[in-house]
Amino acid sequence: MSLLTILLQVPFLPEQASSFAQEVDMFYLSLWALTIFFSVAVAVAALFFMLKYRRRRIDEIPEQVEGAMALEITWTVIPFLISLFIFGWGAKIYYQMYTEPKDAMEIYVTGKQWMWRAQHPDGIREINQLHLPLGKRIKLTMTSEDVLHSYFIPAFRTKADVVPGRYTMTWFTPTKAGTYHLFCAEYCGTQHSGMIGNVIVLEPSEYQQWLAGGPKEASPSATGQKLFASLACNTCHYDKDGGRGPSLAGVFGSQVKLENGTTVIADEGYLRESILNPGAKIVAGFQPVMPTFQGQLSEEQVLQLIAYIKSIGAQEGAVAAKPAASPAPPTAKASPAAPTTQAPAAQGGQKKD
Ligand code: HEC
Ligand SMILES: [Cu+2]
Repeated sequence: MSLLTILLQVPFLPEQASSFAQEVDMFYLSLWALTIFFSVAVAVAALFFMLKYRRRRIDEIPEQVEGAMALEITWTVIPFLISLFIFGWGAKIYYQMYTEPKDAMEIYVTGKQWMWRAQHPDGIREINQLHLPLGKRIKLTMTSEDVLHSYFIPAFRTKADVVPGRYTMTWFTPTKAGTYHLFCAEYCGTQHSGMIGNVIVLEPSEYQQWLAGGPKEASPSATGQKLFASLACNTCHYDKDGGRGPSLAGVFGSQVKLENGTTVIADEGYLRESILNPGAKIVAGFQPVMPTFQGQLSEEQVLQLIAYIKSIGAQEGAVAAKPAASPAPPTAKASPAAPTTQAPAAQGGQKKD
């Protein structure tokens, strides 16, 4: 049994409840182990040399040393390699955490002074709680209604800033059923310390039961579809080309040519900007006639419109069949028991939100 495996048993860390937890802990404890090793080695060597080369006679003059190339190179190269190793390992974990996962169940999270709202793919909403199915890859798309917050689940070893005016993403696979702490980890005002909640990881069947037991709500994309009609987006954006605005079917994840000759990937951030600040990037071949919807929509509604725009891509099966630009994380495994991410739009009793 190595020292690390023994250290990993020590209960001074939170439970390990996600696919990231073990490696993050290994990394963290390795840094500790390295630090302790070198601190002790330096202290012991210093003591040893203090004693060994102490002055023995009052008029003793030590022999001069004229440098030692081999020694200099050794103690430069070894720390250099160690720091490169630390960098490489850290970068690998970072890359996994910040690369969009494939086939993940997507949950929308909005932070607000001082609570967390979440909406599941089939429409169920919750506040300061997050119910998750065990073993399923989960992606959170997050934004804030007001100030900076940060979504921190210690047992998952994930923490991501939640930023007003843009989307941030975090993902994980829960690996252990149970109830875990959820914290806001970015000071956000008087009741920041109360902006806490629970993450509840359920067996997949229990999760389905939990979903079924909740109030029937329209999925984000179904609500988005209604908004799309009630805000009259569909007077300019048709299913087919020929409207005053481009058809939005299949736009998500595609490359959009802009009037200024550049191209952008239509990710969530781009769709958001196109709705709230249409003048910022004009699609090639169109007039800048789209009105801004800034100030007229809550963050949740913007997310619902985006969910709808994503879903029309998926249904047409056209361009959007091509995955979003970012590569899959290297550790990606297909999870066979996965329920579909896009809940059928018309499912359930469609009660109003
Ligand atoms: C008056 C007509 C009009 C209305 C109403 C309108 N749009 Fe647009 N929209 C446009 C035009 C024209 C463009 C292309 C020029 C540009 O990029 O601003 C566009 C571009 C977009 C884009 C970028 C599309 C792409 O292919 O890159 C999105 C997304 C979008 N609109 C969403 C919406 C949503 C959601 C609504 C309703 C809340 C809406 N639009 C209402 C005219 C409109
Ligand atoms: Cu907060």
